[in-house]
Amino acid sequence: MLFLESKVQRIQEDLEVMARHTATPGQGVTRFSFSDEDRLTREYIKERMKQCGLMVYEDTAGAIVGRRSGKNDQAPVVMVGSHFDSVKNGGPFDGPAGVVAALEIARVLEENQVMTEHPIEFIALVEEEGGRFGGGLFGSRAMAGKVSMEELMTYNDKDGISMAHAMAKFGFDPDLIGSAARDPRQLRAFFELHIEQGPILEATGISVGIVEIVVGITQLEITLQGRPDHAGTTPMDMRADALVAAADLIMKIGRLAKSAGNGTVATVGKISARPGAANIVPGNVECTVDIRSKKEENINFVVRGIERELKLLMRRNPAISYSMMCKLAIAPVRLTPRIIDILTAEGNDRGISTKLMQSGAGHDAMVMAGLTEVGLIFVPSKSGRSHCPEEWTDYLQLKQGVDLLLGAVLAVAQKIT
Ligand code: HGY
Ligand code: MN
Ligand code: MN
Repeated sequence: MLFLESKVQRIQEDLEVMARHTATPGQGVTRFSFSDEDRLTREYIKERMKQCGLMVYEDTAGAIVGRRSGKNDQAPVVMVGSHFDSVKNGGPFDGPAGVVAALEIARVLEENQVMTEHPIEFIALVEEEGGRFGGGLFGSRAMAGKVSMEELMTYNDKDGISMAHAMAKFGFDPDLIGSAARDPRQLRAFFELHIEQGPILEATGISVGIVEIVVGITQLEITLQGRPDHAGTTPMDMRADALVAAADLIMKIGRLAKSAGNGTVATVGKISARPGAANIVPGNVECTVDIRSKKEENINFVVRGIERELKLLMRRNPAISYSMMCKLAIAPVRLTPRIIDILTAEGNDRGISTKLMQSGAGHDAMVMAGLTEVGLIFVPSKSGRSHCPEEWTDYLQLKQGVDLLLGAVLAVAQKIT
């Protein structure tokens, strides 16, 4: 049986060009939303979309959309895509692999003059990582109508610039964020290819992971307010040392995650101590806590435990106060069995090995699952590494994922069900 196939050279070329748009050349990819690197990549993606005949527009949250008409152009849309922002000093594949997979599918359909029943939209989303403003899954949450003006006004980057200000400066009117929301009745399915960011596919020699469940994520920002004092003259029992309090809390967070069980994880990935001098007792600490589990009750167990520890801490040292802000809270998501079956069948038909998997990483697909049927597939990550400059996926392995995705997208887009 003859199958339409992607071309690995084009996939490699797109990824290599996008990888050059980084604020940290030589130290991985840093491509924050609404930055110069965003602009360069955005223009490239739009140009590549136009080259394969797509009608290109940007939604009010900054997502790039390339639309390909269907025979029945009023039919609900099949979407394929991922994000093109990155973490700080990240890798070239996290996000862009899925955006390039979408671009390549668009090119293959165009050059083979395939007309599908459903229109197809090829998508590149922003601020999935939350690398600049915290939170994350922004582009897909905007499509789900879950981004408020309050978030745009209060989520700031490290320079204190709010999302609203950054968007306006970049050319997107934050007051129009609501019109990024999509009508679920106008959507047929959302497909995403992503790198696994873990070791399983490489270790098992399986080519493609088909995701059944994505863990829930809660991200907190905690501020501990003590009192800056002279490091030499302030006796240990008279201090309100915010960093010592934070250290005590961080150890307890690790124990809470372990006792929650079910593979629950918790990470304090970012911490700052102010004023930040060797001879000043730290008066202020800000830190993030990222909590994940396939069971929401486990996440809630850790959050409640953190709140309990913070209250105890204040009782032990009334000179220390705290505040806690929830930047992201998304429940675990099961993906669509019917789409999983289509992806599995496509792998069988093409002789591409697949396995059902859980995702410990969050993805836009988990948000889109609240709007429509969703399929999410993984391709192998070398040594399971990601969110680091060493992140790598073999291009031929990526091509296999693109080919499987192409077949599944066609299976859904070619008939009105
Ligand atoms: O954090 C995550 O899981 C994803 O990389 N945004
Ligand atoms: Mn990521
Ligand atoms: Mn990602």
